[in-house]
Amino acid sequence: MTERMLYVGPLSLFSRKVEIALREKGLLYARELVPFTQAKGYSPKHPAVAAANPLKKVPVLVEGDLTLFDSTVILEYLEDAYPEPPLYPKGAKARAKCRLVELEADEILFAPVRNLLYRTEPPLADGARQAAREEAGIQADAEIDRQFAGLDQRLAARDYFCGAFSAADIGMFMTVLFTQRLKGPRVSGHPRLASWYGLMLNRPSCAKAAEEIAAADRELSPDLR
Ligand SMILES: N[C@@H](CCC(=O)N[C@@H](CS)C(=O)NCC(=O)O)C(=O)O
Repeated sequence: MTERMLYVGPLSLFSRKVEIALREKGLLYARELVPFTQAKGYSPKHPAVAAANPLKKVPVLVEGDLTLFDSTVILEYLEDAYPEPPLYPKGAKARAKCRLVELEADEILFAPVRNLLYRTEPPLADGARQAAREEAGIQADAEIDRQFAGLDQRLAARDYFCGAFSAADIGMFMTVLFTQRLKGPRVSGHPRLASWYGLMLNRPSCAKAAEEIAAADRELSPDLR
């Protein structure tokens, strides 16, 4: 059997995307958690991650003689190497659209989510800087809520973002989970998005990711309330 090792961060959204895909495909893997604290972030870097990825970021997947980084690249590799069950639709156009939704989750919805990350940290001693990041957080909340409304509309005629459950849902699930953990706008204000989110939370692969993020927060993020 091929040896498979995944390097993940305890609070890494992108690492959890890969773990969800591995579970959905029934692929066994060993996992190593890289050092992470709210105070120092990913410092010091795990030597295996620093050696494998010039960006020094997780996730990193090592499978036999193959080393990969970047969650999107890894998901596409897993699909090519282990096509069943599929995590992308059939057909070039449908697959491209699915990849776009994954990119939207990772880069467009995630962009304002970055401005909520301060909620995991103790308040800054410098009151003006603290007020500035809280203001940026309020603006991020509004932008996330605006994007939620668009996602809600797109779910009007479907259960999942691209036909059947796919990589698009995996990416969206993890980013929406981060909006909820970081006290962003509630999905409950958007009924179809809320019902899709509930569907995701009922999938064992996604539920495990949610449980592990919550457990990591209890240990690592005492300021997140
Ligand atoms: N586009 C990359 C993003 C990976 C990424 O941002 N990883 C974060 C953790 S979620 C990281 O390792 N950050 C370490 C750092 O920035 O030093 C992917 O999809 O894998």
